[in-house]
Amino acid sequence: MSKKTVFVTGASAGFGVEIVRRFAADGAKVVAAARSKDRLDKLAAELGENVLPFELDVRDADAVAALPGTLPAEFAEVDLLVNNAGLAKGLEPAHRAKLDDWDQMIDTNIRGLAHLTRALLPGMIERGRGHVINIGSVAGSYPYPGGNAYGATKAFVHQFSLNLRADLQGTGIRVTNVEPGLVGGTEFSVVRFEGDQSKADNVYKGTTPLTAADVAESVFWAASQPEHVNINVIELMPVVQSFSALHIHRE
Ligand code: NDP
Ligand code: 8X3
Repeated sequence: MSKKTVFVTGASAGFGVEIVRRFAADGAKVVAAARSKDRLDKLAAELGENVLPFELDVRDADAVAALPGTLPAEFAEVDLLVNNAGLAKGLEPAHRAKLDDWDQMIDTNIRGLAHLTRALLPGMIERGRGHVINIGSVAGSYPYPGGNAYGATKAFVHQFSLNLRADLQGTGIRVTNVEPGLVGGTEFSVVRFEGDQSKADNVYKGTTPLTAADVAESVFWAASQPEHVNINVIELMPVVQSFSALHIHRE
């Protein structure tokens, strides 16, 4: 059974819920953070007092900077930060994309993740132990039409994770980037298509995608390795997903 304290962002839906469940099942103390407090309260009621519902918008730089001073003492010494909160908005080509959508993705997926990491790393360094697991995406490595700013935010997450490893050399702090492909059963596509459920359902039609529990298991596995082992990157896809040829426009 784990004695870890885990801080999970984006814990009110999708991967985050399953990540919280996985670590709670292992006996960890888990801070479940997101904007939707009602959903977090329900999750905590289901999982018990080792789960702390914590209302947080990762774009709120002041609230993030105030961590971990605002956490109750028994949850304040975070051993594992899972930077999972994030979103894609829109699938329009760059010249038609909404700037507000780009800003929201950049502020959440990049700025939020970077600020959270900056807020919690000093405590990890002080205690001489810790692990940051970021949730990237295959979209950070493989471009696709309409992936413009979203994919670029996940490319940031990939390189930021590797650069953290370089900075944290000698500290014992571990860093992992988990990069999933197509995952069904979360709210990702509903958010991307602004609540259009049938458009969202079409993304997964006729496929057997990964599940949020598959991703949570990867996160848990990376965190459960012996302390001398650092898993740098995990890229996972469902069997039904692979690669395609480069496009060539012909006259
Ligand atoms: P969901 O939409 O199901 O969940 C997203 C979570 O992020 C919610 O809990 C939401 O909570 C939270 N969130 C969004 N914005 C903020 C914010 N500003 N502050 C705090 N929390 C926020 O998506 P998934 O679970 O599918 O995705 C989770 C992560 O995985 C994302 O980073 C996504 O980019 C990535 N990913 C998803 C894939 C997929 O196919 N589903 C594949 C690869 C990567 P609330 O609204 O309550 O704040
Ligand atoms: C989510 C996977 O392919 O929709 O990051 O960008 S994809």
